[in-house]
Amino acid sequence: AEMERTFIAIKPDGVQRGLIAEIISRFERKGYKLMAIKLVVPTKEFAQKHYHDLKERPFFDGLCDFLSSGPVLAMVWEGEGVIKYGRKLIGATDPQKSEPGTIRGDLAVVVGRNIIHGSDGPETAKDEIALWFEPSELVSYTSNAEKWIYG
Ligand code: DAT
Ligand code: MG
Repeated sequence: AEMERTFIAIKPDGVQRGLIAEIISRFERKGYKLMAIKLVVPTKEFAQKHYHDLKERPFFDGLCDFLSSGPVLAMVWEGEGVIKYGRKLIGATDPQKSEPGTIRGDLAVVVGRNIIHGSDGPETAKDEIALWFEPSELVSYTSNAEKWIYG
């Protein structure tokens, strides 16, 4: 299998609303493997680094205030096609446009409180994993289920 890794974070609204287990279970049941996980309250400066691509957007300041407003559950998930399909599980950026069955479609209502982040491509996945985690925090292990998921 062509394994890839993506950075997934449950934002402060998802944590405060008690949606951690619900969200993790969707990635876990799909067949992806959890490589790293931690609960952190990012500083505003850290949030600005995470969202640096959006610094010219009018909502950038509010977005960074929001991300640094409480605990964020940061994770790395591994699997074949996990970057692109992880985004499908998450749904469109604006929950008003997310399909039912997606995380944002089922669990969020407005774009400013869309509960979850997922890397949008291989380069951002690599950069975001490196920003949020030390290499030693990534746990490599053999999953017993792997041969049943990939054949
Ligand atoms: P995504 O999180 O789906 O990758 P993005 O990278 O374009 O979306 O934007 C990052 C976050 O910024 C997004 O999850 C919510 C917020 N955001 C995006 N567009 C917005 C808008 N028009 N108004 C308010 N917040 C917005
Ligand atoms: Mg994005």
